[in-house]
Amino acid sequence: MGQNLLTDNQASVETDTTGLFANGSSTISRDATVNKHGVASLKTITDNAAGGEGWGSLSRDVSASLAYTASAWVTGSGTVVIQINERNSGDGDIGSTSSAQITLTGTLTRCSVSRTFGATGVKARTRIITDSQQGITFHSDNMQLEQSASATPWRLPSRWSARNAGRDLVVHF
Ligand SMILES: [Ca+2]
Repeated sequence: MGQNLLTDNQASVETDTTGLFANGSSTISRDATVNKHGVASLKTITDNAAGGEGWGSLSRDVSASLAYTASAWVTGSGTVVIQINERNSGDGDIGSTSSAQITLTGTLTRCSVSRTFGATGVKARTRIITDSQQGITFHSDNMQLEQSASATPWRLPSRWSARNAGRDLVVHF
């Protein structure tokens, strides 16, 4: 099971929108009307100015030449794609892989996308964006970025760290 490489706030949006950004002409906020984990999720409103509107998560460090999967649970209306963005050590864009078109429903549903990074791919971003010009509202929660060729069950990043720190403690005892 892969470690969730996001921050806790990027993964569950319980505090604010730190670590997340509006992609294109959209508005993002922490919103407590929808949740999958905790009490809140990320609300995104796209303003119908162009395609490619939605949210992104700021870069997280990864190791080169491995497969990574980005996933999230999403509910709303309209059509979007989830993207994983491979970046170099200077946080420059190398390339992205997008999922097939996702038709949002009023029920939280998991989506994911995977990409095998190259020798200079040492940072990763995740995005969920409209695949055409639309004015839509959607909520995202339980985001995960993991070193895996497919999505494994979601886990809060600090919970994974605490569990493994506990293992480490057992070794030392
Ligand atoms: Ca949450």
